[in-house]
Amino acid sequence: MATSCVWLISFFSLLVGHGVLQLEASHILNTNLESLQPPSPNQTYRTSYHFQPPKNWMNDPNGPMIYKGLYHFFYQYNPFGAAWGNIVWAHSTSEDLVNWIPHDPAIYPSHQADINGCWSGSATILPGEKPVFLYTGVDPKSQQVQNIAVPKNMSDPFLVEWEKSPKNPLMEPTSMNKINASSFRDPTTAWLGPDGRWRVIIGSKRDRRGLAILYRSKDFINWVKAKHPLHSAKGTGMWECPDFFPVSTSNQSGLDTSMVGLGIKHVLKLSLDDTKHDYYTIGTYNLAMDRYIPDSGSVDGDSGLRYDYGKFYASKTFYDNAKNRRVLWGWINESLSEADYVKQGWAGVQAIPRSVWLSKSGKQLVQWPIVEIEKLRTNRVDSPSTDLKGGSVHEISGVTAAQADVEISFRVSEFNKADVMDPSWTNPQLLCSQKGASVKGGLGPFGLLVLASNHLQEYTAVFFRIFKGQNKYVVLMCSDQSRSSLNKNPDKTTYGTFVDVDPIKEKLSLRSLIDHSIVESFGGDGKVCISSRVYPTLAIEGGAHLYAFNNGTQGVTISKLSAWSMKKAQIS
Ligand code: DQQ
Repeated sequence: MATSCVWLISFFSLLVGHGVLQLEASHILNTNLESLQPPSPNQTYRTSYHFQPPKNWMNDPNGPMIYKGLYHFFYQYNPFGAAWGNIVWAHSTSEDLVNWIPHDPAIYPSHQADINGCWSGSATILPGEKPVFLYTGVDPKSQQVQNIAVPKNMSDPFLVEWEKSPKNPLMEPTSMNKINASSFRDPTTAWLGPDGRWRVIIGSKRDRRGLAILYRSKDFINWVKAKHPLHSAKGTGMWECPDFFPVSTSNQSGLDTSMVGLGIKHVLKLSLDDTKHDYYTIGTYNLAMDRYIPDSGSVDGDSGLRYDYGKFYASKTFYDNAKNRRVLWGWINESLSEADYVKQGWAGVQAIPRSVWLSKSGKQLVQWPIVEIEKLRTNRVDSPSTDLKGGSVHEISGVTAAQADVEISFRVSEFNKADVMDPSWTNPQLLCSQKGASVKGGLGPFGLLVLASNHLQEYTAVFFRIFKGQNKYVVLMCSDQSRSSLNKNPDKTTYGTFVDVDPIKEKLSLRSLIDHSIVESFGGDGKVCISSRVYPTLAIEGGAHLYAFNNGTQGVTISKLSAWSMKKAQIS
């Protein structure tokens, strides 16, 4: 047995060596941990209104959709432990995207074409209200292939059971198509072209070039690979979980994924395996060439626009035809070591679903938490317009600070103390880590201290700084986790980004959704988002406080401040 194994391995390497099949490690599996259950899961950092299963590991959102008025959410899940492995598509449904009913896993390894894993994929609603999934299966040779599954019983409103086609796999790497067999995954929602053919893209790479491989089909079963990808970009590495969708240039309404034409731009989002960042470009979908062309100035790669400048990955949108909006889901991982989250007994949360649309400038997207989340708001606290002097801290009391939603706006009327922007400061995250909340500036840092302990031994600071640039003021937004916990172990990387607002003409707004171990912040009315995971030891439950602060020398005005305690959502 041992000898035949060795023989198989060498035979396999031979194939790889000759370029017949290309396989390489793509997901790190820790076989000791993937099925390890802790004696009793640690509940301290569990969230109250973010989506998460009762225990175990969760990663990417899969196949979100609305079907007959009910929202369906599927996700990558390990039923046996809190580390990545044994992956199935877990399933929950909801009437409001806030409260959820769990169901049995919809798809799990059961056939040759997915025996080693049911990885990410998307839902498409075919004409006649027929939902289907395209998803990545890992086959007995550890090759990534694309499969289809359909509901077993269309009259079940919960669509609990799904069946796989005997024709699976529908798309696979071969020696002819030269697809990299370990970098071929995560089919998008398909879109229908005017020629009556469906299109789908699948994430891949050739050497260091990221690829969105395009396939076409007339019947959704027989798929033909197009000669060229929909898009590709050198030096970006593996593209995971692509998402491709239209946006309106005239209003905030969402559009069905197959819409093309006047008044429509397209968005291509990619998840960079190398950096674990989701970036997007805005551009034009050229139907005649079946190619996507990013607008000039819309940059491919890690320095491009991101949905979220903190932790947020493998995201996916769907068109919600009940509310005529496009809704974005994204996975927010732990900032703990694998050993620590295995001990905790669970890992991963989903960001609050966000509505997403094109900004008025047409140059970026805007995101805002779905309006339904506001029904969890209770005990509203408002503050009249207040001056926040340089060097001051102002407690926002009356809300449960560990489980809250807070909206604050700042008005700046005096700019002459703003520090001068050095043109070499092109990396906002680095700038935020060099100029954290404790570094005094001219105009800023000012913002919120969330999940803060009574004597500020612990806090997460979400704030703005304003610099005097060459011909305009530059606004920086940061989320500084360096003091978020007395525990040394969690990753406390500081995050940051520039915000495209003119502080002379506009207020600076900040909204933070605070939920025990997650802080999701929206700056500039949703022009930028930063999500972070934090693990306070003192600022937990009743020990958590919320403050507005200004550590600059120049005073600013709080023009609006409303905060709410958040009720618990029914999730698991
Ligand atoms: N997670 C899935 C893959 C995908 C990756 C496996 C992204 O399909 O590429 O769990 O997080």
